[in-house]
Amino acid sequence: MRLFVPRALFVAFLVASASALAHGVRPPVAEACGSETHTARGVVRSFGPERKFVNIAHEKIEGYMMAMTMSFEPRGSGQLEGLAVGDNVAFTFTATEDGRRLIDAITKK
Ligand SMILES: [Cu+2]
Repeated sequence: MRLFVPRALFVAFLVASASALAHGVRPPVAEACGSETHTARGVVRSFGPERKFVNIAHEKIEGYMMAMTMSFEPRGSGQLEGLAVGDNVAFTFTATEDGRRLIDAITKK
């Protein structure tokens, strides 16, 4: 019985994460041709002024790039709230034709 609650919470967390990731991966219908959406994992390294961007040391992103540290832009204000330097995160982002990397969804792991 002692393990029931944490395990249930963990399962709920996995389901929520999977659904968030699946949502982010769905090709955005209204998006211009040429943009690509990717999923990634990494560690928050720093934030830009007013959290206009976040530098993340990301793992290898299949079909996109090797592991490295780079910046990502939140789509909306408040999207990076609750995150701190050192947090492990899973996120989806859209790489636009003009070279921006917009975060669609980001969750702490
Ligand atoms: Cu990179």
